[in-house]
This record gives sequence, structure tokens and C-alpha cells, in this order.
Amino acid sequence: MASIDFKKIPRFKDLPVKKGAPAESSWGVFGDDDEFGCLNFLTPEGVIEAARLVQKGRVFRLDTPINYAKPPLFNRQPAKHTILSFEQYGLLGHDDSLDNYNTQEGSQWDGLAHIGHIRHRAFYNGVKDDQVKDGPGGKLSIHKWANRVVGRGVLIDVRKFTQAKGRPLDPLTSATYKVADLKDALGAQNTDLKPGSILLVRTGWLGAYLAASAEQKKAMAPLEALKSCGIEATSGFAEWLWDNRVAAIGTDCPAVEQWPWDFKDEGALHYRALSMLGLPLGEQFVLDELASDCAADGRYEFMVVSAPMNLEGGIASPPNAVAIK
Ligand code: UVW
Repeated sequence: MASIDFKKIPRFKDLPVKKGAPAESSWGVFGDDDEFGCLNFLTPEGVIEAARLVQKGRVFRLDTPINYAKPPLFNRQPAKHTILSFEQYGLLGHDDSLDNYNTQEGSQWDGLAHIGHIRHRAFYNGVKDDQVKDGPGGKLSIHKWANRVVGRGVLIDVRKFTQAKGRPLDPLTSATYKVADLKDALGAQNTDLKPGSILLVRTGWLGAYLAASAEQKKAMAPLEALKSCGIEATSGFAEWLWDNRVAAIGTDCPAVEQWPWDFKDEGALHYRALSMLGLPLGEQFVLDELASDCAADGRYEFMVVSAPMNLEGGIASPPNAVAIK
């Protein structure tokens, strides 16, 4: 984590800055070898500012329990947890063994090597597939984030806002929230986006999923069957995030954008955010309790501390995150 001069960061309309880089990409803004993208907006000064937001000592866990989704979404497999015993050594005690663990089985940060651009065949900053799969030394590895994802968090409760306006959407469909909804909800919350915010957006999907029956969960889990709400995947959304210097965006829905999204569509948010801007996407975050507290005290900003897995060469990670107020 390092200080940056926010005034020197180009506006979205002036991207790309690097000759030959794709349109609307930030490639080169933080240097040709940069692997952090928008996480560069998180600074030591921002950490100190974020710590000042801790005022009442309430801590909100943002991760789902491991294996919360039964079965996990997108055809991902559940982890197998075994308690190992020390009995054979005459000792009363245990270890855990967690087999078959998929780092994206529940709440997760999509690392920047999760999805590369469909046409450019490259990840953020032009990283190629073989550079990602280079073992523990792989480029864009999630372990590099292990001490980088700390800063000011802002919650937009767009679910609550649209419900209050009498136009709730069904989170278990592919309906989308518009950027205007996010802006209006922020305004209604009297909250602003300062440079270097970790933006959390409550869409209502996780609550709706948890309220579904076991049969419904089983039916909606496969990638081919899942339908989920999300945020519009437009250039305008990417521009708003970049120009506000959002460091990462986490939501309580499965893909941040709606699911399904069309892999052939270059306008998909996974391409715009992960591959073009280097903007981490957070999915299936637990936000309901935090949202209730924000509504109760009228404060939608807090400190976020997320320590992704120290997995060298890793692609993604549970956020291992808390919001502290
Ligand atoms: C895909 O979009 C394929 O996965 P995720 O939503 O987990 O990033």
C-alpha cells in the first residue's frame, strides 16, 4: 500500500493512457507491471481515515459460512470438512482438514486473474494466461492482496431504497439496478463516495436466496439455471466507479452484474471491471445486518478490513472481511 496523488489519476474519458491498450482500460495508469489496479486507491492515509470511523465498537462479518449454499452456485463443489484426531498420540485434541475447497463457493473477491477479456485474451494490464498459471509466482495472484484491502467502506442499500420508492425488483430474476438508483440511494442516505472507498451494495439477493426452500436452492444452483439480480453493466457504471476512485465493489448477489451475463458481450461488467480497470468484484457478501445497523444510526460508512487468503498463485478468495463501526 502506498500514497498516491489522486489528482494525477486520469478521468475515465481520458482512458486509455497507454498506446495500444484497449478502450476504457486503465492499463498502464499505475505502471506497466502493476498487479493491483483500483486497489492502488487504498492508501496508508485512507487506512487512518477509516479507523476514525470506528466509533461504537460494532463488528459485522461480511463472509457467508463455508458451505452455506447448498449446493454452491455455478456448479462449484462443496468443501469436505473432516475433524482429525490426535488420539493415536495419546493426546486429546484435533485438527481440521478441508478438502475440495473452492475459494469461490460462497462470499468471494474475484481476483484480477478470474476473468480475462474475451477478445483481447488478456487479464488486467495485459497479463496473459500463461503468466497467471505460473504456479506460486503467478501474476495477479490473490495472495498479493493479503495486506491491501483495508479502508473506508460505504454501503449503498439500493434494495431498501427501491422498496421505499415502491419499485422493488425480484432479486431472484435477472433484473438490474441502474447507476441512477445507486446515486439516488446514496443521496437519500446522505453519504458520499470519497476517493479510495470500498463500495458495498445491498441488492437483496442473498436474503431472498436464504429464504428459499431447499428444493428451490437446488434448482437455482447450476450455472445454466441460476437467475440473479445485479447492477447494470454499462460504460456509465464503469465511469462512475473509476471517476469516484472506488477501490473495490462488493455486493450480496452472485456476480455484481445480473446473472446470466453474456460471455460474448464485451460490455459485461466482469470484463469492464476485472480485465479493463483492475477493479475487484465481491460477490455473495453478507450485508443485511450491517444494513440494518446503518439504517438505525444513519451512518453508512465504516472501516473495512479484508485479509484475502495468503494463497500464492491464487485466483480468488473469501473476503475474510469485517466492517467495523
Ligand atoms: C462468473 O461470473 C463465471 O463467476 P463469478 O460470478 O463467481 O465471478
